[in-house]
Amino acid sequence: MEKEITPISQDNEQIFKSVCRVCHGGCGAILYVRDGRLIRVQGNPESPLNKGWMCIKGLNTPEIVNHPDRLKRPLRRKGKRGSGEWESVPWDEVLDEIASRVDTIRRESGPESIALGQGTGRHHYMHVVRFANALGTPNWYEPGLAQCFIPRITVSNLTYGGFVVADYYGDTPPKCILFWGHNPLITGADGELSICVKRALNKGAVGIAVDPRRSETAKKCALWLPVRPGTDAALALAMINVIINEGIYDKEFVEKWTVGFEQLKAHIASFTPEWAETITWVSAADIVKAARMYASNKPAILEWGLGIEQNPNSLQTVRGVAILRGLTGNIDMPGSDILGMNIIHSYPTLKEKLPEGMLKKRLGAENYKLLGGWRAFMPSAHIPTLFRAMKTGDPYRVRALLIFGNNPLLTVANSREIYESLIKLDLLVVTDLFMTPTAAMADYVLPAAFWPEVDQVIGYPLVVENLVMAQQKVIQTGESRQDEWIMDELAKRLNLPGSEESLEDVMNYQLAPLGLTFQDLKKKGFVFPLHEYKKYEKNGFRTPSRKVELYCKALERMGYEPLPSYKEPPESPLQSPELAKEFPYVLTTGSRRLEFFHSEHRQIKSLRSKRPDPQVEIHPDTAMKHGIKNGEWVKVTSPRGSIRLKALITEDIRPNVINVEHGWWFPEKPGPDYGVWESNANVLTNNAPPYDPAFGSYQLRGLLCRIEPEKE
Ligand SMILES: Nc1nc2c(c(=O)[nH]1)N[C@H]1C(S)=C(S)[C@@H](COP(=O)(O)OP(=O)(O)OC[C@H]3O[C@@H](n4cnc5c(=O)[nH]c(N)nc54)[C@H](O)[C@@H]3O)O[C@H]1N2
Ligand SMILES: Nc1nc2c(c(=O)[nH]1)N[C@H]1C(S)=C(S)[C@@H](COP(=O)(O)OP(=O)(O)OC[C@H]3O[C@@H](n4cnc5c(=O)[nH]c(N)nc54)[C@H](O)[C@@H]3O)O[C@H]1N2
Ligand code: SF4
Ligand SMILES: [Mo]
Repeated sequence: MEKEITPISQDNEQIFKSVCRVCHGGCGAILYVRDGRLIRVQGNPESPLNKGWMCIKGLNTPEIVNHPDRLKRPLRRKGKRGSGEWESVPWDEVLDEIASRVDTIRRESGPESIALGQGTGRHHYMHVVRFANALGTPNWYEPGLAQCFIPRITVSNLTYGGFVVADYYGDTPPKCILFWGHNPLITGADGELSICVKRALNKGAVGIAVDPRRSETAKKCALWLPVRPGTDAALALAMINVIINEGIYDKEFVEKWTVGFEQLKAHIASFTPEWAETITWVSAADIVKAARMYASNKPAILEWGLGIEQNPNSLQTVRGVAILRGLTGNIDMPGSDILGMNIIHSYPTLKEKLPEGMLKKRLGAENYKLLGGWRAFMPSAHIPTLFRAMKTGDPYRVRALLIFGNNPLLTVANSREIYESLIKLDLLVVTDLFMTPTAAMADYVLPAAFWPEVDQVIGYPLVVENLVMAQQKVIQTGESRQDEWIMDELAKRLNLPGSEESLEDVMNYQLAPLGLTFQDLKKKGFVFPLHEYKKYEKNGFRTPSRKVELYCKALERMGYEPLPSYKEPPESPLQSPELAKEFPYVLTTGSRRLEFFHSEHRQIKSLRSKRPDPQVEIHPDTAMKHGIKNGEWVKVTSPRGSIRLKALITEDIRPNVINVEHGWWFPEKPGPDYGVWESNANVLTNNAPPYDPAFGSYQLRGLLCRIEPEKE
């Protein structure tokens, strides 16, 4: 699976180079096409990132592309919502009809009553934002955002003046990698590629993993800190305490390039490793060891992931972790975490076209200023507030939802409420590759193009754009269309601003700083300039103080704490001990599997056969207590509901933690539900307040649950 491959061409085949985007992408790929059909995909050895490697999902692209269940024609609902009766409609007709219904709702209830939804980091991500601005609605969402990446990006911007990514690409390898709530050996590409992490570990970088599970990545680490889910901020504060009190911070860097050190020092005095042990359940000795290892092995990378974001204290948790880089000077040094080069223009999102009054109407913006307010990195609506507005009409009714590649019944917290919200809509349009439980509720289902069917400029890693690559359309499946085309066709019919520009115009604008057009880039493949390290030595960091902000005045001005703090999760053994009597285990959800991307690929045989059933990981002590055998179906119940999964009994998890996969539905079961209520982790999760005060993040990790054998 991970061997590096040399491409072999055969007769009668056309060969193209492109970039895989089954996940967030980045792997250079070679595509073999015969008679207009994709027959094989291999890693491109010339790619500076994957150098020929690809994961099992990418290699199985032909099976996904050519799957008989791919949506091939636009569909219009015939029976009542969710009846599963459809008729095919020509593109022109379906686009006219949707545009006309959108126009009516826009005139009757204002553009804010039309919401746009999209999935994680797809090729058309910024185009949805552009379409929303052009349409004049402030209400678009993506299921990650407050739960994924926005806290890390925003905190990086506030603390170091730019997002940072791990430097696996230069000549200096890292000496230490601290994996914090992140399992990149499985989840890369998510900024980095698994293969790069693996190479760095093989070259001798010492690993530390902060994770309630001994994940695939944690297994390769010298030190594993099995943290209680949801308590990472306490661990970060204690590590800061050790690094400052033992004087093992980078004194020169702190002196010259940070602000607020003395305030931070006073602030963390009481956050000792012993204090953190009682909260995090990680031993004080291991906390000290981890702090010393990270601080004394330079250059060090801090690989942070979802474990620190999917809780209602996401701002302060991410800030606490971010400060570790500042104290040790591991920013923009060779082999550490590096600031972006951003070698292309940012996407023209037409944000100037959004009428000013609309900023106030963005659902959740007033409360969650760093998610939806004017200081937000990419202002969007707050998901629980938005879906509640669909259901209740409070503060106003959201009547239409146009989804481009998102499956909210599976990927947003509290699936029951999502269902109750979707059913209330006057218009639901879903663009997807396959019929899903969400699409089955729609009025129109439109067939999307998959990555070998798409033209796109890819800046990588996402957000920092140090490398720019061309993805190109090499085949056509049915009447599927690239999402951008669908949005542009609707925009033309609605006479929206920007609709005179083609996608190629937009891509040419993006590439202008490189002096290239999209056609040029297609020929070239990629542009990857040498990284310029320590850019701050020239002009300082791009923060108000020009330094790393250990103390953040911008946060203070917005009414948030300027120094990181710990807050116990609202649903936890310590915060809600009464509830914990009924639900004695700490539940975490969503740890990724190699074979699937979120709710996808359950219909892809080569992938599903490796992992046919949804699993719950439990410790042998828990299994013994409840008489659960390995491989047996069990019931996991939270205060919101119950689901069934197969028990995977393993020592590689904290004894009192239960880990549930997310994204499970069963394409092989009858629609319109496709078994969406059976094993869906988000039946268990909570979308109720309290939320993170800055981002509105809700809790997907660190909730309470109980487990029992399934009684037939
Ligand atoms: N409980 C729990 N829930 C979670 C998480 C968790 O850890 N725990 N993680 C959250 C996170 S971080 C994220 S990012 C979200 C992800 O949530 P989603 O983005 O909703 O996840 P996917 O299932 O990958 O994608 C949704 C749909 O997009 C379709 N699709 C794929 N490519 C394209 C395309 O190019 N165009 C179109 N139109 N459709 C396409 C797929 O077929 C799929 O049906 O899930 C979140 N939900
Ligand atoms: N194969 C595959 N790759 C993917 C995806 C996919 O669905 N499939 N999804 C993509 C997306 S959108 C994202 S956001 C990334 C996410 O990628 P990662 O950030 O790596 O996220 P996860 O694998 O969900 O979780 C990482 C680790 O966090 C641990 N964890 C759970 N709760 C906590 C906690 O409270 N604290 C700490 N410290 N750790 C905790 C889990 O045990 C897990 O090992 O992956 C991306 N890559
Ligand atoms: S890691 Fe992502 S981009 Fe690379 S081959 Fe796998 S799915 Fe494709
Ligand atoms: Mo995500």
